[in-house]
Amino acid sequence: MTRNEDLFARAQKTIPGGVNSPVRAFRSVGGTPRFFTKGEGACVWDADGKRYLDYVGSWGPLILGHADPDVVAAVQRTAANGLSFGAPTEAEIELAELLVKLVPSMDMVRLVSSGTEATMSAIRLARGFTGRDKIVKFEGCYHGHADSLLVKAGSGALTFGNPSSEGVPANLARDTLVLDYNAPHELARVFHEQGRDIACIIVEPVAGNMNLIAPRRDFLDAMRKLCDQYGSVLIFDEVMTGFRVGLGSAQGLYGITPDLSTFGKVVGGGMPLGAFGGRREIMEKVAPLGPVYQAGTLSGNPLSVAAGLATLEKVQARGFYEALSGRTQSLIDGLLDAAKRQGIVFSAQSVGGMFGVYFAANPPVTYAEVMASDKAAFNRFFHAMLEKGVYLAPSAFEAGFVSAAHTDADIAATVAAAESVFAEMKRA
Ligand code: KE4
Repeated sequence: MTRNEDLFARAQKTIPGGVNSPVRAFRSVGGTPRFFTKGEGACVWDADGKRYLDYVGSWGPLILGHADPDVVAAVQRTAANGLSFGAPTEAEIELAELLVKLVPSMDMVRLVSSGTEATMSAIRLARGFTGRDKIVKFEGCYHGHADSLLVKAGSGALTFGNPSSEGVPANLARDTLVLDYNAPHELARVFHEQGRDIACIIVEPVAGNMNLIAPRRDFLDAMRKLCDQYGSVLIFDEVMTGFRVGLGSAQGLYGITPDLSTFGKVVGGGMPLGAFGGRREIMEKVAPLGPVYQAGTLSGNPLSVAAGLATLEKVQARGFYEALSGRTQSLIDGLLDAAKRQGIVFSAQSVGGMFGVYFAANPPVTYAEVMASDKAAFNRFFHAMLEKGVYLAPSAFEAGFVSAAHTDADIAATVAAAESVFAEMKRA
């Protein structure tokens, strides 16, 4: 019994599935999840002392890599002065001012403790602002585990094939319209039929929870146009894409101005922090200013804010995203060349510092195409790469992430490992 297996057996006695978030349990890929003991730069070490090149990065937050010295120092310095006050601090103003500066579509922002809290609050705010109940989301997109959003969700919910969760009241699910991603005509038809009842669209501007799907230009344009036409709120869920695909996030990359945006992951630098924000006339509806209630004991927590400020300080360095995007693309190019040399049906793509790999001839453009990709092949690839010391997301329905700590040598080693795995798969 390895130490990982021992810990997993023990964990399952007191924690449902042995994990505190379902996708960590390896149920989609099989086998034993790795219990990590240490992370440094691009690497993590598991309980058996094995080192991995990490392409999950805590599911996106660790854009600087593990235990970035500046981020850790900021947290340590802050902790020495107290962990939490439940009262305002100056650092929260600094982070709010920085977010508003870096995200021009936001006049105001509220800090929370997770991406789920950010999207849950944004939905409630859109409903309060419009006085409408219906919301539009897209199949395979995941926006956290708030009731209204766990309807045909992605990520863990998709990974286990139960996209709609038990426990969500039918009358609530009824107000969630689930449409196809990258299907502008269907979106237009639904708005023409029900637009006056629709409070908002919430969308991952680059989908990352059904593996990576890049948005069609006409899909994003249709959303903006229809929300303007019918008075609905356009919410860009940038929890994953925020400061991941570029300094301007996805809204900057594609030049679309949403009415509300949600953030998480990178903005907390690995500590619990999320945010939602947008146009002043909408944000002024938020308590205590307005009638839409939203609150949190640890909202704007000093340690999370310190980690977020230290992280966002470093990503503004000249050339940061050019280097990150370039390194991520070189990973993709290397994997594509290796699969071609070994004759494996494989495709891949990247957007900024996030990427998708698919055992399919071409990158999927729709949820149906994702579901048609060879999941069994991915699972074989996942475990073979794990054996070779490369830690990919333990699901065919997740995106991967490169950090600023990944070097060209790390990318080359990853490609070499993949090529030997492709060769093994060819022989099998
Ligand atoms: P959290 O509540 O997990 O901080 O954020 C929810 C969320 C909201 N929106 C998007 C676009 C997201 O990707 C997420 C969370 N992503 C998943 C993985 N793709 C988190 C990993 C997990 O659930 O353990």
